[in-house]
Amino acid sequence: MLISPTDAIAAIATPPGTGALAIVRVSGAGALRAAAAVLGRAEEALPPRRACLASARDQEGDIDQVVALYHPAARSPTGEDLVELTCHGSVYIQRRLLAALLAAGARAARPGEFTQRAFLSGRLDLAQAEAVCDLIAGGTRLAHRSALSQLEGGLSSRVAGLRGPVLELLTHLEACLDHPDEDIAPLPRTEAQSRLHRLAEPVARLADTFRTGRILREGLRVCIVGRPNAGKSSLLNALLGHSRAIVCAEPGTTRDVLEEPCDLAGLPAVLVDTAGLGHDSRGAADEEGLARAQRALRASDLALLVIDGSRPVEAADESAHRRVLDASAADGRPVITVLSKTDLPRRAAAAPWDCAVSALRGAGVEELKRLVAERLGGHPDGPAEPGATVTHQRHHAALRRCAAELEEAALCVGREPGCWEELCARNLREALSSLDEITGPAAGDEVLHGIFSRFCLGK
Ligand SMILES: Nc1nc2c(ncn2[C@@H]2O[C@H](COP(=O)(O)OP(=O)(O)OP(=O)(O)O)[C@@H](O)[C@H]2O)c(=O)[nH]1
Ligand SMILES: [Mg+2]
Repeated sequence: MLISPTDAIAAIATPPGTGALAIVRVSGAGALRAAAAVLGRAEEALPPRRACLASARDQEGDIDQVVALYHPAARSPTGEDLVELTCHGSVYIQRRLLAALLAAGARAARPGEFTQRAFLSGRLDLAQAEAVCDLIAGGTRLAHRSALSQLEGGLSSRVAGLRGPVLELLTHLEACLDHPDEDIAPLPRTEAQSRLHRLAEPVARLADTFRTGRILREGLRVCIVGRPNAGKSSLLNALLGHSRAIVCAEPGTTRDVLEEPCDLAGLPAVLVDTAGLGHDSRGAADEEGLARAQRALRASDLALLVIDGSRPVEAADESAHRRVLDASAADGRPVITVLSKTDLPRRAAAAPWDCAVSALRGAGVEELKRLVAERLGGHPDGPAEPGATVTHQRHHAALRRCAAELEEAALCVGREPGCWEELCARNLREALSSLDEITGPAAGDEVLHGIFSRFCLGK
């Protein structure tokens, strides 16, 4: 049986478990009817956008006193009639209230189905719908700012700004091709070529923001490396603000790789503590610790190379540091050199370092956090324009495809003087379709399913 896309769907919108309050929502053509039935009221007795106290019931009797809020389709978040019932947050009440709505004609919503309805009714485009997920998941200031700006249409308007001139050029070429006898000024080849390059450039630039934008969603992997006893685990604890890793005067304390999420000056990050590099191996566990440290370094976005400031730097230290710097330079990974233990008299030679800290006293730790954000985005506040930052692999891939089509179109102009307009028009259509995948019109069912199924239930 085909299910109408506006059938009423219901779900618990608050997190699973017990809380002070919980929200059960129902959306779709029959939402008001289902809610009114559960509340034992006429539909007209639920005034639009006005909270009203009501008693929810099922066949067994009273369930709870709830606050009902009816959003008519014209201005509701889903673009359909939507009723939200706020109840006491016991798991039993939530489940029974949901069951009552299902018995009154709604069906259980799939994950992300409320947001999918908002997309289908044109309330949100696809990039904005994805931002809803990011806004819920974003746990730091910059991740939140980026998701909010995308939800408010920051990325969508940038994409629209790129789309306009591509469409304009395509329209001109198609008019020349379709109506050769009419008086449409043909586009000189040199002008077409330079316009195409000018169109591709900002698309590629926006795609490149993914380098930093990815981190706003996925988190920055920061690997703390250095010689044994350099103060790596102490630095991890100082950055976290709590004692997560064992710290000990004995070298070789940390063997395993230890990971912990952290808010680094607003950036979401995962801090990774590792075994000391070049530690004299006392057996297979030390060997494995070292191999894991090296793998963790390779998998990181940024390395903090900790150098013990209270000890002279010896040849073995220097060669271990050099290996970290060389491997990171080869992988394009930034390294921040951190001089540790600044509360003790300095004995390390005047090697250049980026930041000096005392994990013991907490000195320099906030500066280090800011430096990480700065290295990443070239701005103390992280990436400069979060709204115009690409944070999804899907958007990045679509922009790269669009830029490649525009560059290919520019090449066609020079390569195929006889039929460049047709070839160019084909590339421009592909370029437009790539942009439309970002905001939705050209996204296939599989893409849509992939996006909405990642949402939590009730969203
Ligand atoms: N005075 C002072 N001592 C520190 C500071 N940071 C670390 N230490 C001391 O240095 C020793 C080693 O610290 P850890 O943080 O365990 O060093 P690590 O680099 O993790 O050592 P391994 O795991 O063994 O490689 C401990 O005795 C710490 O108390 C600091 O800022 N000041
Ligand atoms: Mg350690």
